[in-house]
This record gives sequence, C-alpha cells and structure tokens, in this order.
Amino acid sequence: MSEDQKVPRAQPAWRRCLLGAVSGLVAGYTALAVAELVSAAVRPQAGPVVAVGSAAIDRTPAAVKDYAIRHFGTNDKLVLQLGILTTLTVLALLLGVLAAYRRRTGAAGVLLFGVVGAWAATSRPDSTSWTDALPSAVGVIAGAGVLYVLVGRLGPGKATHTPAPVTQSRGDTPTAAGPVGPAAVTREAGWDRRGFIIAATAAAAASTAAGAVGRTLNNSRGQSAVASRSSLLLPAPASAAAPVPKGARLRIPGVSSFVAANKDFYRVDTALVVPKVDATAWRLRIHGKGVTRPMTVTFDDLLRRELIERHITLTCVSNEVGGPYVGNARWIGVRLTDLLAECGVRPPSKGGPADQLVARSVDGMTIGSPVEDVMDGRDALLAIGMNGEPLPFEHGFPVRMLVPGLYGYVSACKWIEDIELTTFDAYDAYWVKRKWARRAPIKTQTRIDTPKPFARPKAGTVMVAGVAWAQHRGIDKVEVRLDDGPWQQADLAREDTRDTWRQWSFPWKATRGTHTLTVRATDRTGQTQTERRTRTVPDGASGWHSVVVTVD
Ligand SMILES: Nc1nc2c(c(=O)[nH]1)N[C@H]1C(S)=C(S)[C@@H](COP(=O)(O)O)O[C@H]1N2
Ligand SMILES: [Mo]
Repeated sequence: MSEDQKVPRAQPAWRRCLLGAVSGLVAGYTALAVAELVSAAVRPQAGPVVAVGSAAIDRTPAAVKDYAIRHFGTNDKLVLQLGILTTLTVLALLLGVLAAYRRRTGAAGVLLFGVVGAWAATSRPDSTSWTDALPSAVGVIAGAGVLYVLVGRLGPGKATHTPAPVTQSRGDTPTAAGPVGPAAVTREAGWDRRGFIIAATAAAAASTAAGAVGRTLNNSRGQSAVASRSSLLLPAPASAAAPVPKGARLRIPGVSSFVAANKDFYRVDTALVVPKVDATAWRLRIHGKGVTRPMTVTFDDLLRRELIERHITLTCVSNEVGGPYVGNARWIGVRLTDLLAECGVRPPSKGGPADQLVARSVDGMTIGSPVEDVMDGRDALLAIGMNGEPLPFEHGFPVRMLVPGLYGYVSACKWIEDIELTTFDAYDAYWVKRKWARRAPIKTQTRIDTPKPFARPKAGTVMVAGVAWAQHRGIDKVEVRLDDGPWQQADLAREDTRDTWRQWSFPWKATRGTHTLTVRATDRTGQTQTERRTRTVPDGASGWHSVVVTVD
C-alpha cells in the first residue's frame, strides 16, 4: 500500500458496480483471448465462440435457420457470432457486478461458461479428442483468476464500520482492532485504485497479445492445404463440357449470368470455420451395405481417373421463391457411378441392398442421396474443379459431391471424406433429423431478375428477363402474366443441358401505373409450376415469382 492512500476513499455503490462491470469485461476478454491462443494449439474449431456457435446452428429449428438465411444471407454466420459475443459481453458485465459483492461466486460463475464451451466443443461431430475442451477450460480459468484479482482490489464489499486495511500504514495507530481510525467514518472501505488499474491494464495487454498470437497461428493453419491447392493443376477432362450453345446467354442487362463466377457463387453450409483440407493427405473411403469391394481413394487416384466436365446448376432447398440460392457452374470431376460400380455397388433396381448413399464431410456433415438417382446415368460427380479452378475452400476443396437434379442438402456434400451405403430406413442424415425431407428432387422454378421489385421503368418496351430451372428434366416453357391478364409465352434462350438453368426474356409494352409481373415455368415432363405457395421446409418452396413495378 502506498502512503498516499492513508485516507480511504468512500466508495459509493455505483462505483463499486462500475468497477465490478469493468472487471467482468476484462475477465471475459482474457478468457476469450486465452481460449483463442489455446485453440491454436488444439484446433480453431474448438474455440468457445465457434463451438457454441456451431452447436447453436445444429440446434436451430428449420424455420429459424431459414429466417437467418433469408434475412442475413451469407452473413448469417457473422450475425450469429456477433450475437454470441454480445450475449457474452452482457453476461461478463453482470458477473463482474456480482463478483464486486461476492468475489468467489462471481469468479465461479465465469468457470460455468467454461463448462458450456467445453461441452459444446467436445460434442461437435468432428471432435475426436477431449483436448477440444482445453480452449474453453483454460480460458475461463484465466478469466476467473483475473476477475478474482481485480475485484480483490475493490476492498471488502460490506465494509461499513470496518476499517480498510489501507489505513494501516507506518505512523498510524493500527486501526484493525476497532472503529477508531479515519476509516471508521467512511461508509465503505477504500479501494486499491492503483493496484486495480495496474492489474486491469496488465490483464488487458497480456490478453491482447495472447489473442493476437492465437489469431495469427489459427490463420496460418492450413498452410499445407493452401499449398496443395495452389500447386494443383487440373488435368484436361477426357470428356469436356459441350460448349455453351450460341443463344444460351442472353445479352440483357440485369439477367443472371449463365455461369456464376466462383467468388459470386452462393454459399450455404454450417461451417463457421471453413475446413482447410490438404489434398495430398485427403482420403475418401467407400464402404457399407452391398459394397463387395470397399475402397479408399486418394486425390491422386482421382486425378488419374477419367475426368468429365459438365455445367450443372446447383440449388439450395432453402431458396425461397425468387431467392438467390441457385447458381450454375462448370464442374470437373469423376463419375461417381463408375467408382461405386467398381466397389460392387448396385442400385436398388438392380437388386442392390442399399437405397441411400450417405456422404460425410471432414466437419461432420452428413448428406443422404438416393442410390438409384446417383446411379441412373446422370452426371453425378465427385467434383474437384469449379469453372476451371480447383474447388475454392468455401465450395468444398479438395472434393465435393454433386448430383444434378437434387437439392444441395441431399446431394452436394463439400469437404467429403466418407461414403457409406445404407438404407433410408436405417439412417437419417443431418438435415433429415431437422425436419427436412429424406428425398428432395429440385422443384421447377423461375425467377424474374429484371426489372427488380419496385423498379420505376419508363413507359415503352421494358425487357422482362430471368432464369428458369428444373434440373435433369429441363425447361420447356416460361410464361409471363401482366396483372390479371392472360399468360403470354416468354422467349426462351437456347438450352445448354437439362441439368442447367435456362434464361428467358419477354419484351413488355409497359404502360404507366403500378403493375404486377408474374412468371411460371413448365418442365419437359409437361408439369407447370403450381401456384400454391409453400415454405421451403420440408422439401423446397413452390409457387410463382412476381414483381411489382411502377411505370413512370
Ligand atoms: N460439408 C457440408 N457440405 C454441404 C453443406 C454443409 O453445410 N456442409 N451444405 C449443403 C447445402 S444445404 C447446399 S445448398 C450446398 C451449397 O453448396 P455451395 O455452398 O458450394 O453453393 O452444399 C451442401 N453441402
Ligand atoms: Mo441447401
């Protein structure tokens, strides 16, 4: 204690609360920073925020997940993590205030969060070791320690009439024996201001350093994966994609480009940390019911096989009518059917005992596809390339599955590492456990890309244009309706393949006023899209897309 603190400062409740809150914040910050550092030694996915976030994603009801995708889009993960951080901040403030009055209880409260984080981290499907508990555990121990030390600087919480130890200094009569010193008249004990500031600053500085080191180490993880991707030269495919026919791409401003660039391609997955898999260490195991010759293939094995290249339009089941979660790309990969046949797999129609193919990813995702569809001759792929490049990490590097005609959640496993043949009766995959349908062929859909909703075009000819898709069946007709008028045929761009979407346009003689444009498509089986609007859960949205515009 320093000499200048002989006279204790009175400490009103508001200040004690405030200092407690500050202590809580510093402690929470310490816990997260230390956890970040430890997660670099374990694995980034074991960090508390990521682990709790992932656990939350897994437990999110289908409707909420859909809401999040709809309103936050690809930012849904950012919003989730910000939400967790905000919650933690509030809780840290409250625990700090509690600790200012009940030091042990407050510090113990911090430890409780470690239990939640450790539990979340070790119960992730891709968690293979108890060490995943360490980031949370070590983090909260550091945080609890910091809180304990900081609130210790505040002096006793209920000190009315008890002299504070700070009054005991050389030259004074020891006052601890009774209320005789100057402290006797203070309502509360004094606090060790200098000690508090030093401890808080030290904790914050050390945490910032620890957090920064952890961040850097975590970001530099996956170097070998990055190297394996950048050194990869995709071989020329034995069967190249047929050139996109002239007339398949319309030159109309505002219409979706026929092929989406990789950076613009929609992304939907549950991964808070994008898996970085080293292609040279990658293995895919094929096993299960009716697999007479189980197989484990390496990435080099795939490169040596016959590669095929195809345009395939991928669609997410969470895409609402008119939504953005659909995209077309040129994929390179090996035919999954061939590999399966080499393993002795037969589709159910040829007497095979397995009707479901379950793909598993390195991050524990499971995706179940009908074996019959995968083996019926369509271009089901183990894809390694996207638009002439190795798959981007976000889109499944090194290998993902694709099955034309099926929604992504039942076909398009990214970061795949295991294929198990089983039955739909025996096993429900990730999304099916969450109320989505077991089988989900893509529904015929059309979207008006231009004009945009609430656009204000000038009277005269306005080009209405968009895309229509009915993968593996093909689009045969698109019709546009103005207000309650008759359906009129739109001009279809030429078809590339029945596995890709098709652009369309409709020159509209727009007259002044507010109008509703509605569109519907008919697939090659002759089915016209139903008007009945359904939600995306359980097997994809149905209904017609419409856009309201005001013509000036
Ligand atoms: N490992 C893994 N694969 C996954 C998913 C996922 O969450 N994890 N999401 C699926 C879903 S719902 C869709 S629509 C597609 C989206 O693929 P994209 O992100 O490349 O567009 O990936 C599928 N593959
Ligand atoms: Mo999806």
